[in-house]
Amino acid sequence: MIYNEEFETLPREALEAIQLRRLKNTLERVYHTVPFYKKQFDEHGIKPDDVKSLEDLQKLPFTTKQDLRDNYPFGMFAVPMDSVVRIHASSGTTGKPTVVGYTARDIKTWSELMARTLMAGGATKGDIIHNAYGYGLFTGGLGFHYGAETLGASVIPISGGNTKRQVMIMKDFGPTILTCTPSYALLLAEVAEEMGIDFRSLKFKSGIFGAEPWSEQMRQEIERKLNLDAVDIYGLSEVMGPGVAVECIEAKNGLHIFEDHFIAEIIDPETGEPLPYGVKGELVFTTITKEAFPVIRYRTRDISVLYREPCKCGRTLIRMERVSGRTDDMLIIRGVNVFPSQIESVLMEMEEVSPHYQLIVDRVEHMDQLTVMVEVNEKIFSDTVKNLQQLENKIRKNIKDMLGISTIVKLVEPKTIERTEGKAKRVIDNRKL
Ligand code: DLL
Repeated sequence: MIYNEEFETLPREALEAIQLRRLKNTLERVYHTVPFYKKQFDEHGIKPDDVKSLEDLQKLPFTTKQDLRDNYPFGMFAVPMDSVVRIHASSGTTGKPTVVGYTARDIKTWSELMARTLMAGGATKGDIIHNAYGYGLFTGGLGFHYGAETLGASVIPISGGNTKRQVMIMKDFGPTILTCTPSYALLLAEVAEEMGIDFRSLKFKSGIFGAEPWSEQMRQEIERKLNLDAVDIYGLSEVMGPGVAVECIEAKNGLHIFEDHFIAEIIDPETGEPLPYGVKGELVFTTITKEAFPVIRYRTRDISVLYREPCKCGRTLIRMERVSGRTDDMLIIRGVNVFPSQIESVLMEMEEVSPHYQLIVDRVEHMDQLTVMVEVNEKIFSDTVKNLQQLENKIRKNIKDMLGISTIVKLVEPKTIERTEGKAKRVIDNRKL
């Protein structure tokens, strides 16, 4: 089902006309209100007026995370502070967070995009939404919350944590839609099992999972363990939060980007050159309706591919492939580029192991060493040492065959790898320390 039939199914030409008009307005506005953009455009000898077509967007310079940091906390806001009604921030692993602001109209836009997102993921007015994304500076909790209310559904603002209590509430309140990170979904399944509660006895129809990378195999695992349809949602604080793109439950094949609000590009992360549809590269977004915190050609560092083949759900919006990693998450192990998601795919193919894993990178005598810690399932764990060793060898071989790198594989007891309520920490890179 489609929440905003008109805007989600626009013919290409009409959509592009809207995009161009909105883009021009945004450029005009940021040039006059954000000193950073004025300086950037002037340095590149470009005036907002020079952008006469969507292709002309490519003439504009990129905005990076560093630029946002340099203008910490409110230097990139395009409206006076008294028009800002909400502030969020992205956690980030190092240093200061990235701070973003919203006007009342931005919140309205975001809420609508989240209502669209929820409906794309199978929710309607009659649903009860168990929202276990974190509430707070993180955009996940409140983003979904406002979307659910806009849709008219009932929202349980449970936030993350206190997992046993969450399971009790799921059993008692009968929510029909689950929203949380994919890793937390698996933890919920695990804790429910410990409590003797079968997800098949719960009422969930679907779940909208995102905020961290996950593989197709992980989707299948979640669908099986939680007995629901799982769709992927993508977003980032700098662009809005959740609600930038979402998979439709009909196809579950790539995420529709809400192009009437965001223009997406794929670039070569090395050269910055735009890449055509179908080619993998770094996602870049320009917001065209945001008031408080517009971004122009923001480099996300997320790796994806854009497709414009029509989708069976009827939306005409282009799709992005699930994010396969980040340019800055890419591990270079003895010269070979490795994404955690590739290792995840190898592991998920094997039924003996659980979906919980961690990658540890060390430098031993000037050589990179990748250790893959992976939990085995209960059944395998009680196996003989010989069988466990055979399994380690099998995993090592599968990784070598797929990625061409040698690793150390360590099987660990079920439930020993740290569980999180939010984004899972998959990589520990000791080389940087
Ligand atoms: O994670 C917003 C969000 C909340 C998205 C809830 C979906 C659901 P940030 O904390 O700013 O915002 O982190 C953004 O998370 O650049 C990606 O690297 C990663 N990410 C988000 N969604 C996905 C996804 C929120 N579906 C960063 N697949 C982004 C892979 C994702 N990575």
